[in-house]
Amino acid sequence: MANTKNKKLQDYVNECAALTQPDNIVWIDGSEKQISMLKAMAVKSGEIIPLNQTKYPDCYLHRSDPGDVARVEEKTFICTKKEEDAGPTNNWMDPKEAYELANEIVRGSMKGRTMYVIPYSMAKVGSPFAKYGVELTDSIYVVLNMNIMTRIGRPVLDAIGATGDFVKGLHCKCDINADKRYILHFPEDNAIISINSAYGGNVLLGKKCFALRIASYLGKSEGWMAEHMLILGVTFPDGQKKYIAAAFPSACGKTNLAMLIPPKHYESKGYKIECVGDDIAWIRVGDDGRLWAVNPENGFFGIAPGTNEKSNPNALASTTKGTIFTNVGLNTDDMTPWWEGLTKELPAHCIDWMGRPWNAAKFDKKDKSTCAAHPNSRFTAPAKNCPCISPAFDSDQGVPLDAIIFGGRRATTTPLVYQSRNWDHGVFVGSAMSSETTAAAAGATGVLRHDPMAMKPFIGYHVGDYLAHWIDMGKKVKNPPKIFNVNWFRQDDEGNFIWPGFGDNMRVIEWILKRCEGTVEAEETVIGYVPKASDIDLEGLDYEISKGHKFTEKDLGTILEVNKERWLGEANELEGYYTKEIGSRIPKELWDCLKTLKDGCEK
Ligand code: SAT
Ligand code: MN
Repeated sequence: MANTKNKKLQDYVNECAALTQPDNIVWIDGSEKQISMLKAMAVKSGEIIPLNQTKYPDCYLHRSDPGDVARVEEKTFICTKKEEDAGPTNNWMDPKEAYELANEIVRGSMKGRTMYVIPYSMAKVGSPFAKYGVELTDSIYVVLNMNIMTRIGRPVLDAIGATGDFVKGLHCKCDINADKRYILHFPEDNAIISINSAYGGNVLLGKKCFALRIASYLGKSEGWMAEHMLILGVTFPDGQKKYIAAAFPSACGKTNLAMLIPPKHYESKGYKIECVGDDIAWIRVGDDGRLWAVNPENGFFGIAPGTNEKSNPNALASTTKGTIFTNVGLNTDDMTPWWEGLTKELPAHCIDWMGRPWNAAKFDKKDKSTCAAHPNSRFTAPAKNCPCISPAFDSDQGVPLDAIIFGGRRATTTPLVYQSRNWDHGVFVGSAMSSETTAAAAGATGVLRHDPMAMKPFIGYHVGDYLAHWIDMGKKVKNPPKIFNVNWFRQDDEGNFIWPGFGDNMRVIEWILKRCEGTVEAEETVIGYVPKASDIDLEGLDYEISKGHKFTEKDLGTILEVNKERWLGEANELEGYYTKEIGSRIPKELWDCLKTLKDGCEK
């Protein structure tokens, strides 16, 4: 492929090649021929293993280094000239120091390897939302995954043209040394450097690094938003369509909600859910004074364990062709991928995610070390495979948002659903999000932590300025979406989930959309508007919370309760977080909401 006429891009490639000293440089044109050749090379080297090509055409399994299986937040840095601009939720490094540190580690690290130059686009090439990036990598696995997750190759290079700008991205596997692993962002230079990892969230630079960290910074200065949100469309029986964006922390069910299949009686009435995106939303103000959203990605990087015919048949169907599985088990009887929860029967012959024979007899789902798949094992699947992909997925303008939903994993306190009083209060609700940590990031799981808008690990600047940006955006939209909070994860005293979740979340979605239309009442409480239990449709719901305990309207009442004492505790804790952790950049509007909440709880 001919190289580019873009001097800045040519200089960047030359400079990185001089530093890392690859044997070859290959420009990715994205052609089928080139991608097939790369797959064949990766199969030959063992980097990917072909799966059963009849049942899973063009699908492969990859096993990462066992110590490189999740995002590494403690090794992720925002490198701004001033430390205060990175804010308290980010690790900070001085840019000069960061470049020096990185250069030292990557110098000569591509000797004997090939450097691939991947031009990629976030959002549809040429659309008003599109932003371009170039990732230089020594990993074929990265090229193949970027080919699924983003739009790559020649059309992107053409769109960048001779003078266009792009986000610079350098990824060097080096020797996957965890001690020297760094994920460095330079928002002031539009640049990313990722070293000593080969795990998705750390190395598919279009995803969290660009589409959230760098893009959130760009959005702040350019007047738009980059959010950790799925986007779904709901078609009503009369053909009307509404769109919702929803923010949940990693591994809290965004992919499942985005592809939800409504309960039977909704389907027979004609309700349908379409998936626009499952992880990231870029949001702009439209000419009509509404917020419009696109999914800048081109595929799904979803969590495999727990995905099955019942929990998410659409995700499962998406993974049956052109998919790369990372760190799942391998059923060697028919060379198909397997993970905990995929089927009730355990495979007779299986190799675990580390490539060791798996012992079904020893399997105990509570003990991760006995599992065939890693809890953060993933599939990288093309969005176009999804049976419910929205026709709006590829639209230039995106979709207009009727509602925004925030949600976390909370065993207690937070009700199934509530509505904020207005935009500013909705921003407050998002700022107050906290959730239990999951396997998507390295470190302990199940620990409650603050995670404003599910963006804690992804805001590329000061969190206080980020919250102020949300408040400002509200001022720019005449018809803002209504903002809600949901919690699918309430537990009883024995730790059982009280709400069935999955497809039954449609019942909550329906209430939310009725609220947007103004066709259902709600109870006003100290935290906002909560449904009357009788207004959530429970028809056909058949769910056992625990042995012999079927879900009834009484249980719904329990998870809709707002306990003032608990909320006062929550408000006091939040005040501590605002004061001690975020500091003076919190907008006044949020302090006002906090005061209203506290006063209400004390009454
Ligand atoms: O690992 S990723 O960042 O790509 C996925 C996630 O954590 O949400
Ligand atoms: Mn995510």
